[in-house]
Amino acid sequence: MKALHQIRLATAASLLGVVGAAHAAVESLPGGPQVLGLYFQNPVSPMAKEEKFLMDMMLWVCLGIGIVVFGAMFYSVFKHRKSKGAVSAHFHESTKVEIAWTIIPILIVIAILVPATRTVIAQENHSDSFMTVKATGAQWKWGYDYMAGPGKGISFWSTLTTPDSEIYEGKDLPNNFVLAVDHELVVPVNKKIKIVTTSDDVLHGFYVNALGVQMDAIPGFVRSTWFTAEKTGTYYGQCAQICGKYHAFMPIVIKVVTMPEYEQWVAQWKKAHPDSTPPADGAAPSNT
Ligand SMILES: [Cu+2]
Repeated sequence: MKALHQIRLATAASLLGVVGAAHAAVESLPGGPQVLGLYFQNPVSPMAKEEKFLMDMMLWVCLGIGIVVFGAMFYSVFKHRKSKGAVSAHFHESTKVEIAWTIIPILIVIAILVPATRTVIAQENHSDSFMTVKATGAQWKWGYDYMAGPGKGISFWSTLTTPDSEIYEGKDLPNNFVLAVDHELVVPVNKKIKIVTTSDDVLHGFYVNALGVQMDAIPGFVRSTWFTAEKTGTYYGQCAQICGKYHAFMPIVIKVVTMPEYEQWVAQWKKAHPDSTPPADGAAPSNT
């Protein structure tokens, strides 16, 4: 019995040690997850800013309603309790109260509805995009086809560079080891990028919080979203659908560069891949 107790203690101590060591090694990743980051990432697109504003606004509205409702409830409970000899008031079927509790929620709903509708309409406006990229989800990687705009014809798979054997061996890995890919999606800054999503196999989700983009990739369907990155840098997202056992290992890495850098990247890619001709409609990315 004593031995069992010792084993339990040792297991708990080693588990705490592992958790402690893992925690100490974690650092914030610019453009990606932050230590103790429990909320939105820093928004770098007008849409992401809008979405964060909506979220903040809704939380403040909820907080206000909560304070008023619970405040009135607790005030009534303490102020008008039976031990104080309170006698219940008779204001049911009061027209004034009924008007108030109809009008006030309508005003609150309108206050929420107007900015939310504006955002949803803006999210659906795919016109005037500078370029279009098709993002194809596959178990467990993303395929990118540059469909329209400069770079048309570029096509590649983006796969995790860290082998899973290293991940599970607990080696001393870089900070972004579950987010680093062999080929990043390269796009120019301050340009409207249209993303069309689809899937090769199961449901995947194209989700990059800092750019305000979340669109499911569904087999047999083509859906679209867009973003305009306002700052250069590398931004990290992940598949937002539980798509299989390596779901956590299919990150989305978007490298936002200046226009000259983008043109240079396109020229370099085309030079290295002279066969990168524009794809036929509906063609899957070539496995290069
Ligand atoms: Cu997935």
